[in-house]
Amino acid sequence: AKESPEKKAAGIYAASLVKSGDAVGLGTGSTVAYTIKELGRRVREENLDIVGVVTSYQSEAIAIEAGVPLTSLAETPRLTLAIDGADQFDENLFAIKGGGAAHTREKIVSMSADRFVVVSDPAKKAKTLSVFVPIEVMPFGKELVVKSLKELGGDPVLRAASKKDGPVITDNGNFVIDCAFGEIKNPAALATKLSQIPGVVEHGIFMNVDEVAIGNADGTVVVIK
Ligand code: DER
Repeated sequence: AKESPEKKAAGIYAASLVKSGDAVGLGTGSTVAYTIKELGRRVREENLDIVGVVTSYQSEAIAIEAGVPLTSLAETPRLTLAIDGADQFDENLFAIKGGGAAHTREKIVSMSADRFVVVSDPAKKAKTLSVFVPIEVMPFGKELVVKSLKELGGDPVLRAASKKDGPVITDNGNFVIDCAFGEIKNPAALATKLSQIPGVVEHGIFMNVDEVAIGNADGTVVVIK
């Protein structure tokens, strides 16, 4: 993928928040990939003494390549901080995630951390959340979930794979339904409704973000808390 100065600035800034002794949640996507690679550099060049918990096969491969020591939630259930990207965030730091279909493990890891830092760029900042909400769904429940989402006023679309015939299958063996709701004025209320639908494994509305680091093209970073 081509370099993004905005994503690089945010990603490298977030890596600077990490100190020896930390257990770090490592998110998924192109922005946090910069963080993982920078952490690998700090491990090699600064003897940074950390362990990471990954949120996907993708972040696992990037972390192994970068040389970031890995652990599991079974061994390290409490994390110092989790760092991850987002598809969009609003002025209350509510975020929509799941563009990479990894949001279930991302939410588990971010909720296991004392601090959750999102790394992002200006294009994802919105006054009101409005992008589609990715929802991980048990295949067995797909029809009921689609029906329920329509009753909530959503426009559910089963996420098709691009290099595989048929639907995307997540790292957990499930489907992803992307559901647009237009402007989401009350993300918390929608999150509750989505969580109550049988067959929904996890939705992409995150209400636990502690701070967002927004990278700019000139390399500067703005932090919103
Ligand atoms: O899937 C996710 O939630 C990712 O964090 C994604 O939304 C952000 O990916 P990006 O950093 O490649 O934009």
